[in-house]
Amino acid sequence: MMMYRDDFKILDQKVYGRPLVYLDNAATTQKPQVVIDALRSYYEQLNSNIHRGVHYLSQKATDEFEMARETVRRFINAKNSYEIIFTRGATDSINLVAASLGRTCLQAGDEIIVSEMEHHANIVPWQFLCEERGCILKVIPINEEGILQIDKLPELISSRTRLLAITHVSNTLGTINPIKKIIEIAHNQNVPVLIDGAQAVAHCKVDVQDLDCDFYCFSAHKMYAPMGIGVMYGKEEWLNKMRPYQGGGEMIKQVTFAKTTYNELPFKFEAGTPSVGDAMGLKVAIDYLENIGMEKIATYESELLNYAVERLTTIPGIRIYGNAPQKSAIVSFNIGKIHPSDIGTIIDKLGIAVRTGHHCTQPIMDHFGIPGTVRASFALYNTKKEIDDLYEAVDRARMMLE
Ligand code: 7TS
Repeated sequence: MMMYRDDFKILDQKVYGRPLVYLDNAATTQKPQVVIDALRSYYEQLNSNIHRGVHYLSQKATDEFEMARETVRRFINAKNSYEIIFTRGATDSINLVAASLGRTCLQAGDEIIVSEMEHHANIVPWQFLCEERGCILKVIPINEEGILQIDKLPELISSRTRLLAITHVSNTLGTINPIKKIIEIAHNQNVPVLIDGAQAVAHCKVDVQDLDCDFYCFSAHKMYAPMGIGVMYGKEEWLNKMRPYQGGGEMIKQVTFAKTTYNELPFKFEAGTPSVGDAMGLKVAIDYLENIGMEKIATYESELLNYAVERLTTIPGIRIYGNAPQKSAIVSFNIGKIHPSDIGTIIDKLGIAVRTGHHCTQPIMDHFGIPGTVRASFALYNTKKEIDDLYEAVDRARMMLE
């Protein structure tokens, strides 16, 4: 994969006089030059508001925006491009579903199931509904290996369960959940399923029709595309049922002070001016990923993960959190009683960028009784040499802090 590394100029720099080793890819990935060029050429040649103008630029920008939607549809194999709703990101997508489904379908006493390994973005929007509407949140527990205890799922589902909202891949533990099986269990009880795909789409092939999920949410910036745009895929039947999330321009058919009617899909859920240039960037990022091949990326990242685990486990006192057999290239760890942020601060000075803290998954931290972890997360441009650098820096920090 070394040939792709040249596409990411940002990686070719020194921090504190040392080569940058960027291992915070679960937070955001870097952008290949083609994506940066796409943004630049959008603003240099095409910038215009879409769907409203009769003029050349507006029509061309509209065509390109809709082409980006079609590219996303193909990428996740949705049935129809109008089932792809552009949002600001995974957080926005989940909030959209919570607010909209909540207003349309949920009542006091209705239940929503999440898991213990969710990012706060897939917990708090549901808690809003619990507060506002008197809904009840239920939680699928994890075990000591950081694996979901899905045998507990059937007993959590009741006649009042209205939604199961669960992550595809844990941003802290790396666990890849068996979502196809989980969706099947939920659907057997007529429970729709929302998948938080923020950590999955850039690392494995996703096929929403094969999964049969009802909603699939993700951010572009974690898949080599610009910040500020994301996707909420929803099955047509749900999107038709749901009330719009935000009101404003574009999402209406007709407005009078007496009554407003809503636009058709997908525009019903896209009030206001969308992030048109970022959609161009997302399209190019998807082309870039597909050109390399999702399977090739998954295989390579899995090699990186195995190598990282092999090297890091030789450090005395290390504990890795999340040892699922199906795991994405994310390694969370602590060493003895050393505070994770102390390790992060020291290795930062050695050029290594990792994340420390609770990673917006405080329930996982509570489960393990820890304040946080050090998390290294890998992407297609990382190398084994960088893992060696990580190993050496972490071991040096350990010797300084022990
Ligand atoms: N869901 C998961 C599983 C995530 O990992 C994240 C972001 C989100 C939702 C929210 O995505 P956003 O783009 O809307 O912010 N995760 C992380 C992380 O692990 N470190 O920084 C952001």
